Amino acid sequence: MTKTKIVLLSIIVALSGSGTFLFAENPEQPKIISIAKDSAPAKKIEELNLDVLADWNGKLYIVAGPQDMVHLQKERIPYTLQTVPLTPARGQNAFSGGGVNGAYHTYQELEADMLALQQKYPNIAQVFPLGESLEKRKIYALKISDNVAFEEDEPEVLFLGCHHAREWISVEVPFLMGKYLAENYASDPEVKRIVDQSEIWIVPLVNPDGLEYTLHVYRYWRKNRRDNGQGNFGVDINRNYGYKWGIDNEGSSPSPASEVYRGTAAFSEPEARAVRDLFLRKNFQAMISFHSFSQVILYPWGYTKVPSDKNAQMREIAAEMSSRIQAVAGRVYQYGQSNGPAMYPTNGDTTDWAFGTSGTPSYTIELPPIDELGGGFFNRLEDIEPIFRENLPAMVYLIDYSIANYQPAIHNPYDLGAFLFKKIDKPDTRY
Ligand code: 0X9
Ligand code: CA
Ligand code: ZN
Repeated sequence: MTKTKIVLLSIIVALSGSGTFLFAENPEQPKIISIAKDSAPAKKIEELNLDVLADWNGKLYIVAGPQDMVHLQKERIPYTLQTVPLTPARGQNAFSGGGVNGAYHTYQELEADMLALQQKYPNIAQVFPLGESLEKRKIYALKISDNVAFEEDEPEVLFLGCHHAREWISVEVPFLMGKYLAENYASDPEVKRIVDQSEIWIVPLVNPDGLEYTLHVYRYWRKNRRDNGQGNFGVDINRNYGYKWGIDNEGSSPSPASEVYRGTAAFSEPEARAVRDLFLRKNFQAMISFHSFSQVILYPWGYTKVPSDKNAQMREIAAEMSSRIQAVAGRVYQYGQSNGPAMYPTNGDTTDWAFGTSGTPSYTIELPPIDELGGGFFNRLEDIEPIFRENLPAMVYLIDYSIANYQPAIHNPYDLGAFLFKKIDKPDTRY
């Protein structure tokens, strides 16, 4: 896997009907272009830090903003605008089904579904706003536990979704986990056992502004919606966390136009702060941050190739999660250190920060498909449930692991015993 993996997706889908909808006539909107790989030395192309969707048939397919086009022109690298609409392969069209996003959640739909769970299962599900996005949407957490209104001395586990706006499936998997636990608590003794013994925190939508932007403006948007000035938007929330933030320009970029722009300072972005503040008030024993795509399970470090002092332990857990996933439907998720062989460095990512500050085993799971030709950021509506189902035993395993290896905090200055977030009952009014 190369650095370009960050943004690999199906060319076929990229050029499909949704594309025509997405690249409506706004010149500020990024466009999909292609450049012939032999039109410039690879090094030059690399330096331009382009958002490469796919490397296919001698060409690089790129999401290019106005700035990128200027750079390409300066470097005299010819490019072609991709405007030809093709039919989506194998019916992989996220826009089929109900509404603009079918069974995928919008911000508003997710909020409504989270509140509905709380209402239906008041003893085990509660919704808390952790903070607000730049555009003032709420970043919600769903807590699942017995005696949910109380902070009990139980191991806590964290599941995050959608740091990256276009990775829609990463909203669904953690949300469906919360739903599954709530709905099966009364009937399934295994579910009851883990819910009784732990406190499960789920933040399915870390980047609500970005998600809404992918729905209404541009399907391939990745970052949040920070106005960086000079026509550049967005900070990569998964480069904004404060552990080894910005230590080099390979694992993140100082350039506001880049898809991996790290922001002006560690935790400059309210979305990353919302996760940070939850994390610091709790004593998480393990966490997973869901992304897509490529079917891999990654653990720190991302900032260096040097293995962490808990490499063996995190590797064992990853191996176990991988084999449990594979047992469901045969799909293989590779696993390894984030910055391991065939991977790429990142600095300021969620799991480096979580692990670096707490020593908690922390995972990035890149959900299916495995590659761009398998659909990239587009999973069919019918695939949402099976993808959740295959990840379920991995999540259950991590909860079980946390219960078995619980290390109560000796002294957590943030945990005052009382609950610090205020439960919310009514939907937000602003979307
Ligand atoms: O680059 C990222 O932020 C994550 N991949 S994605 O394609 N969803 O953007 C991966 C983060 C894990 N860290 C490393 N691979 N170093
Ligand atoms: Ca409890
Ligand atoms: Zn991602």
